[in-house]
Amino acid sequence: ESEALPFIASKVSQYSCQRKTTLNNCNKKFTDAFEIMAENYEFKENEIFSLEFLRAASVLKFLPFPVIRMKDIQGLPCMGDRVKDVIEEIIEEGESSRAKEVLNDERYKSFKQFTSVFGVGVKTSEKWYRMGLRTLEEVKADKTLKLSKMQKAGFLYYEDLVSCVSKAEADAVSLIVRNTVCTFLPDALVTITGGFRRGKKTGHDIDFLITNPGPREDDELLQKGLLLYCDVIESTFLKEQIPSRKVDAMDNFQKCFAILKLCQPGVDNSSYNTSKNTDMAEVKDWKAIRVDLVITPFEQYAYALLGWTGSRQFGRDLRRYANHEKKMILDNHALYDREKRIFLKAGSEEEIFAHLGLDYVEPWERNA
Ligand code: 8DG
Ligand code: MN
Ligand code: MN
Repeated sequence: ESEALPFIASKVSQYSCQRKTTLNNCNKKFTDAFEIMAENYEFKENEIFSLEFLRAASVLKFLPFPVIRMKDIQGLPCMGDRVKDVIEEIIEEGESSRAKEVLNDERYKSFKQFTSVFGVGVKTSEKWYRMGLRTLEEVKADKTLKLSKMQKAGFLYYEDLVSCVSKAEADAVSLIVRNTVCTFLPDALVTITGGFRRGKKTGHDIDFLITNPGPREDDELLQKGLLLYCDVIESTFLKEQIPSRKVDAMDNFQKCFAILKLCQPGVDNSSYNTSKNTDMAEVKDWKAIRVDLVITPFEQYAYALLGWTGSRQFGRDLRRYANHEKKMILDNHALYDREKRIFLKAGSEEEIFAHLGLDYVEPWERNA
């Protein structure tokens, strides 16, 4: 494909799974504002408005040119009035007053801080905000709060966890995970999924998918190893279970939202070196890293890989497309044809796209 095709706005699909979205975003100015708006609506549990901005952001990430006048977005899908207002203002003023208002909003600022802690979501933030708490310092000072095991770990390793995971760190952790898994399951397949599989250079965590061809012997894999924090969620998947139709449904794999201790000389830990006593100053030579470990039965591997590679928006649109355009239900375990009432087996992501009648989209083109 050396010849560039003429760009026809009205031919752009409303589904990101029918578009190829790389990390070259020419419209970051707009998409950053949309993502702030979307996050604020998410904090207000307004899923409809939040999705409206996320879909618009994903369309502009796909555009091969920067938007400079309103005419540039003519005919594009997902451009509702609320979205257009923000675009128009950014074109005229260089920034969005609405997004700016959000960034200065007390509730948004508090929720942003609270949800930056591992184990704290919108529900907990809501509770803390209603109690009158506004900052993480106030949360930490409040001794009446009952923190979960996950949240305690989140506070304990906060500085490390808010700093991004680099590709080099992901590679180092990948070696550790591979070696550890290998001692329990010599034939196991370990794959990095999530943002790193889509070609991102940094991430908030590292996502791994683990599968073992042959008989299932993976039961105690997750409890062993080098984890600083590990809350193992047992598999709840029932054989032949009809996929869930919810667009953001969680899956039922055995998984673990963990914190791994990456011991490596040279990791950036300047913020941690104790200063109480200069002579005794201990140099912290490790970094806490968020790792998601997901174990899948071999038959479901392709579906799990597709689901856990993301992006989140790409996954949402795949499910929505399957449901509305194909009368099929897709989740991280399976694809179910509602009309034929059968499960469609797949050994690779390519086969899943084929079942859905979609052109294959490479992982690095799924940055919707
Ligand atoms: P990042 O970590 O670099 O910030 O981005 P990411 O890798 O794209 O995001 P992620 O939050 O780590 O999630 C990776 C993909 O996994 C995402 O597309 C959604 C998908 N996913 C599931 N189930 C679950 C789940 O239970 N929790 C989370 N956080 N993600 C899930 O399929
Ligand atoms: Mn990730
Ligand atoms: Mn993750």
